[in-house]
Order: sequence, then C-alpha cells, then structure tokens
Amino acid sequence: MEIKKEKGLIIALDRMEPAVFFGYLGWLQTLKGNFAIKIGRPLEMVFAKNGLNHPLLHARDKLKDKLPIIYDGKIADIPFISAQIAEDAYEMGADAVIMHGFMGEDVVQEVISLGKPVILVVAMSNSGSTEYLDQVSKSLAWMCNGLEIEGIVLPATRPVVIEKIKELILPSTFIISPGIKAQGAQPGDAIRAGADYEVVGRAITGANDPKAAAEALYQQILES
Ligand code: O7M
Repeated sequence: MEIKKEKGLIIALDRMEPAVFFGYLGWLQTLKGNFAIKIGRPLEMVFAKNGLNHPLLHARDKLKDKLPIIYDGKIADIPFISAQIAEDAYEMGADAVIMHGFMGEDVVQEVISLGKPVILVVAMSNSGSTEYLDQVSKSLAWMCNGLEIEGIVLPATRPVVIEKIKELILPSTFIISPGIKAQGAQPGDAIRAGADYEVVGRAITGANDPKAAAEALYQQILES
C-alpha cells in the first residue's frame, strides 16, 4: 500500500515474542486512520531464532491492502548487496524499505532502480547522530532531491533538525520521525516541526493496551 504524505503514525514492531506479534496482526487490521507498521532486524532475529518464516511474510498475509508495511533494514552495503536485500524485502511484502544514504549515491540509485518506494535516513534520534551523521545531513537531503526518494527519517528528539532539513527537501517528500516518549520527545513534537509521521515503538508495545496507546498517539498527532 502507498505511504501517503499526510499526518500519520508508524508503529515500530521491534523485538517481541512471535505470539505477541501474531496478536498484533489481528488488531492492526482494525485500526482506522493513517497508520503504517515498521519491521526490522530485531523482529527478524526473533523469528529466525524460533525457526519461523520472516515476519514480513506474516504481515503481508494479514495486512496487505490494510496498511503500509515498511522494512527497516537500514540498508548500508555495496550497491549489489543493498539491492538484493531490498528486493527480498519487497518480494516478501514490504511497501517501502529504509536505507542509509551515507554509503553514497551509487547504492541509493541501485535500490531505487528496483522501482519501489525508498525511505532514506538523513539524521537519527540518538545524541551520537551529531558526531558524524548530522554533519552530512544537508548533503543527504540534497541527494534525495535528485533521486526518487519518497521519504526521509529525521529525529523527533531534535525538532530543529526537522525544521532545517524540511526547508531543503522537495515538498512531495514525506518525513518520518522517531524518538517519541522512550527517547524523550513528546507526541506531536515532530509533527509540529514539520514531520508527516511519528514512529513509535515502546510507548505502544510496552503499554498495557497497545491498541489503545496507538489510537491515543494517533489522535495527538492529528491534533498537533
Ligand atoms: O519508540 P522507540 O524508541 O521504542 O522505537 C523507535 C523506533 O524507531 C525503533 O524501531 C528504532 O529503530 C527507530 N529509529 C529510531 O529510534 N531512531 C532513528 O533515528 C531512526 C529510527 C528508524 O526508524 O529509522 C528508520
């Protein structure tokens, strides 16, 4: 499914027991609004460890045409390998893949040549992002403008970075922003700074009622 450029919530399905994930696949189908899910290495590891099929395959079975499925491999390898990883993710049901840009335009171009949506990491939510990655964030944003990048990742923990980079990107590029609650930002912080989506993991997966937590966060996003 297409990831729209409008306010929404991306639920990060990180490390959790397979049975819990299967439960999520049930209630995720019933969400009303602009939601997406993100699956990456933590869940891949859990499923492999338990001898199960890749979580993307399970997500595709239950959620295809219900909400976008994003593969967060934070891909960063040579062009040949990066494109292979992305290709497998798309084949297993990913509607978009997340990759790094610091490897250079050749890698990004090779993944884009698969003809499917790509989201590029431009700055990250951890404080260490300022040591190296932030120093090339502007260049990464400019690179996106010359390529068919659908969306970029910017930190909710540093809204000023969202404001500054947003000025440099094409109006059609969506911004997804993690760092809410568990990492210190408040719901709505990133949206007010110009992000389209907030990405939330533990504040949902650690809640007593994850579905209610997701719906409440989504409401806060809409009101921001
Ligand atoms: O809400 P949390 O802190 O439990 O989870 C945040 C999720 O966002 C988790 O899946 C991280 O891998 C991801 N993330 C960050 O926390 N910071 C970043 O800078 C980038 C990401 C991310 O999703 O990158 C694509």
